[in-house]
Amino acid sequence: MGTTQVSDPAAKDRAKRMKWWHEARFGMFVHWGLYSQLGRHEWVMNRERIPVREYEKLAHTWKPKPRPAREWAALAKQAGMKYMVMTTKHHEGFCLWDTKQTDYNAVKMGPKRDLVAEYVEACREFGLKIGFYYSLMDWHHPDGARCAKDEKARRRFVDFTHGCVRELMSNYGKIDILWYDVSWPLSSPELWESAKMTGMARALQPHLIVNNRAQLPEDFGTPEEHIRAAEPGRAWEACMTFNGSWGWQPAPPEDWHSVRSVLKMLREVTAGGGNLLLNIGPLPDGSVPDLARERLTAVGKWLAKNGEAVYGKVDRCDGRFEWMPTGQFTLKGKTAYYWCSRWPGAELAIGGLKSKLVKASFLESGKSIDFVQEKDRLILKGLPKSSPDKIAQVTVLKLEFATPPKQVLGAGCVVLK
Ligand code: JFZ
Repeated sequence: MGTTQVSDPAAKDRAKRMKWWHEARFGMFVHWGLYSQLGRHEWVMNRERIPVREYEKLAHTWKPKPRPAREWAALAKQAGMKYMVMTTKHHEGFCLWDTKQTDYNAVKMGPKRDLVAEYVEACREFGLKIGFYYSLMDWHHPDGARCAKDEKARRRFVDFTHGCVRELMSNYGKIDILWYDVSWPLSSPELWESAKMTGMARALQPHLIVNNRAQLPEDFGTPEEHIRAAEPGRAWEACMTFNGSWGWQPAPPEDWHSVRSVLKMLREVTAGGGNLLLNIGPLPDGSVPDLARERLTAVGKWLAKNGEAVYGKVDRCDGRFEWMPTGQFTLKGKTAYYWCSRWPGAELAIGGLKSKLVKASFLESGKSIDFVQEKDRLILKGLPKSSPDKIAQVTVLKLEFATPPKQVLGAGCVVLK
């Protein structure tokens, strides 16, 4: 476990604060800013070495349509997502809220409105928990780089940073998640005064859940663009783009996660006891990319039928199941959910199960399935010829055991007597 931080309340308090988050499983990340107008990734200013004075012009041309956040929140709800995290300020340094820390913001320029306020209102309208992404790294602020070499600049920049976080934690009602990002260029939490900053945030928002990217472990780890479970007892959330870019960037359909790929990620995070924060990068006007809408809508339809295998309190599968060619597991106590993604036909065999199966059924319909279990070979019989799931051909079989199930296969095979 991480070091004990001044800002970090007792572990029991953390478990209470994070119960909803663990059980929610699935959230929407939203990357939207001046960079969206260029459509070449949110790092475009850095990658193309666009001078600040040239890049700043984007602050005057950005004219989003009215309340696009309602579209995002409606889609998130429909997709089975339970919370959202939106960029309040990305590395470009443009603030999407009514800040007093800088005039480089959406109220003073371009949009001429508080985009964070609109986002918060939309989340509440659709019953979604609210997360704020905040980039510590800032390519626009004059002290954003020299703070690493000049103590007076560091003081000014840390005061600016803490001031921004204070506003975000004070001015928009109850906020559920603070998602820090990229703590360049200061090389320690002491230089960022991270414990003081997060302590202030938690004092303003007692239920707040905070990630690990202000150089303190805080509440959860953040594997990015890959899924790797943290050590048992440590919360984690995999954040993933839809098509390789966080900010809006057109890409051919093949570059966007398919419905099956999103379900595969959902199964992996559930099996590891973690969360999935899947990103959309809205167009400049705030519209949701068509492929994201289309595929998230299908994911939501699938979750409406199979959510029991994903949401709520789950057990980790590592050390309990081995890989299978026809599918993979998620687990809740004595009930295993077999996500069959390669439908074998009328019979499905699973070897190595050491627990007695009591009941097998289709999760979606509840219809029982006949089975034979002899020694460590389970055969489910009388199945339809093709996968019953017509959304993504991922059919979940609910397997209820007499004791918490365990599968042992190894590399050998049964020796015929
Ligand atoms: C960061 C941002 O740079 C990116 O634009 C996006 O907001 C993402 C969610 O977070 O990306 C990172 C952060 C950390 C690493 C790599 C990319 N890292 O530690 O290697």
